[in-house]
Amino acid sequence: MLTNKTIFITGATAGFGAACARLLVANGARVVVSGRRVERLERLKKELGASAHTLALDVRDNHAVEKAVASLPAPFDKVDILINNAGLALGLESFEKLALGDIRQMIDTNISGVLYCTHALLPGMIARDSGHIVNMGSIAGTYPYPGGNVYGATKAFLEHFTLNLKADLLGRNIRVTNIEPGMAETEFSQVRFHGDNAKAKSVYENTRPLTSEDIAETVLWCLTRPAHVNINRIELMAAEQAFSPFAVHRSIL
Ligand code: NDP
Ligand code: 8X3
Repeated sequence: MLTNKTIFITGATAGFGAACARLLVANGARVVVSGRRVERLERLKKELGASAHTLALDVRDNHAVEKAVASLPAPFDKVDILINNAGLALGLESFEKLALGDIRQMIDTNISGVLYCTHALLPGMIARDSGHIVNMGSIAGTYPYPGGNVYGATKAFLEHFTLNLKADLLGRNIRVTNIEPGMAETEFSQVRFHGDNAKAKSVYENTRPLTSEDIAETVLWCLTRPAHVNINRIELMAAEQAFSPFAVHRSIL
């Protein structure tokens, strides 16, 4: 189904990205797997063999992104599909308590990283008049929650960037999709809570969150629709997750 397709995945060293790499290779693709943790990339390369090319890459570094894309070896050099998956939330404090460094890292990774990778890979897709860009948004980009502040805003950016990119690409055979998952158990909460594993684990306690494999299946479904179909956005959440009523502060006693 994805035979001879080259798929560039950011943040493939864990969670959704690693699951996408495995499933997409199982469906015939070759993958460029990237992330900062080299030992994880090496492990993935061992597992996926000749179908994978590894790239130690921090998406916040635009020069490194450009250089990495320009120096991809054949047969990984003509990227058909980009999965902008690398991203993170840092902290769940109200905005004024959030560290400036964490704010910067979320914006630089979740927004700038997506822009740099897209900017580096889109010209090749345009030249070949063929491509698909999949962004990893979140329900946090649509629904606010206390402490979501900057993280949610970065994901709202992706929702709108995806639609605007589609407007720019009208008339070309390049599709654009934003995937918007709810709570899924990965390393996401360990990162969000700065390595506090007990706190991270408690997020998923006594419930059934989405899994990385659920997200990979969703990505695969979007990629394998007929060429005339573009999935603009797709929102999914655990059956055991739902919405809260609007909060009301009662100040009149
Ligand atoms: P994980 O923490 O398990 O994986 C995140 C991945 O992003 C890792 O491979 C990490 O690799 C990579 N990454 C982080 N920063 C950078 C960077 N600067 N440069 C390159 N790679 C980076 O989380 P998930 O798999 O859950 O998250 C994947 C995406 O899905 C994120 O964008 C997240 O916001 C989104 N999401 C997650 C949800 C969830 O509940 N889990 C729900 C909705 C969306 P490394 O550290 O090796 O660089
Ligand atoms: C991750 C999902 O609900 O923790 O994007 O923000 S949530």
